[in-house]
Amino acid sequence: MGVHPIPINGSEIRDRSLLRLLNAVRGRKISLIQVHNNPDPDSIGAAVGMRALYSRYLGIESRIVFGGIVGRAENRAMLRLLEVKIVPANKVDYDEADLLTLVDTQPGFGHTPLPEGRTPEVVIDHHPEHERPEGVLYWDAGRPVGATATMVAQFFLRNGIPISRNVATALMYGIKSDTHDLSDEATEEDLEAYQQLFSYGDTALLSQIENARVPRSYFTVFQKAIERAQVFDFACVSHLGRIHNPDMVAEMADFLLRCEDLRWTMVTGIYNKTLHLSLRSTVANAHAGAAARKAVGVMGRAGGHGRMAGGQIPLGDADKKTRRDVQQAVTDLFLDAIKAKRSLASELKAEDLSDETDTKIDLPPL
Ligand SMILES: [Mn+2]
Repeated sequence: MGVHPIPINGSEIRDRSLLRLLNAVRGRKISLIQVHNNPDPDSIGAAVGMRALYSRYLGIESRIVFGGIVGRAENRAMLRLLEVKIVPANKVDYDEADLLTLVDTQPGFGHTPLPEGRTPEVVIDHHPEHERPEGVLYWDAGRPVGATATMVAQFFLRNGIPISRNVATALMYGIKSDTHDLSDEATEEDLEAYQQLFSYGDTALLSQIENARVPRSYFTVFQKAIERAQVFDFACVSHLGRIHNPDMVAEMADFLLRCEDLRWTMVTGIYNKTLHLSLRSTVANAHAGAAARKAVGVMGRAGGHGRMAGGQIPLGDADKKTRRDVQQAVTDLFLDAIKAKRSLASELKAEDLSDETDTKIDLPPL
């Protein structure tokens, strides 16, 4: 592959949108595929898929570009085990590239700034449609599917294009992780794509990624998350303070939400002079994005969908007291947004283990 690309307008591609995409960018030589900052499995999976398509039909090798860090152990394992190389955004020359593709993000999204005036040629994203800038050659944004990896997988599946083991596994993990294990966040299209990828992917590899080994510091963060967790009514808030990996706030918000008494969690952490926060809810129509925007107020920005959301507040060189004030303000705004009663406050940890009798399992009669 690479030297002799497969003809675009031959008999192989039947799907109109892929034809349109490839014809719009044919002849391009230097390709960057940009994922959002602190990329998640969906953005990485989608990028890996697009890279394979460009390789096959344009005969070019793309570089996958990211900002922030890849912190989560699963995401690092995904890169390692599927042999995906990604390049930091500050190491690439955007002017030199004649093909810039954005996956799982859009121009104007705060978390993924592009160089001033650089418009991408291709945008593929499942997040609600923002504003389409002039000059984009192929735009598919806001389709109601659970993962961008689903949109990319459809390019392969609808045209019977062969998918390598690693590409299929990357797409599967992207779909699985963005839809909460194919639960209620998944649409018919996500399920169908996942099912069809199954025969190409490697589930043993996928399981290795999902059960990635973690460093000892991981448990320190868990301990902090539990120790600092405060329960207000049906909501739990935990401020982790300084963290080495911004992904931990989302992971801890998910973890704390497993507590049977909770319907909402919010976890914050400070990374790179920024307060990162993550919201999770068990409520079906939670509008977590709206709650997150209320929680950051005018201090920062936030977004999300359904039962998950995130946000950032720049802290600059704020001193300890100011940082604490910000955390308190975020807590208050969050509790107001979800109408949780502050008067009903307690620690997350049960006082003693006799509480276990409250959760005794009712076994079905034999
Ligand atoms: Mn996504």
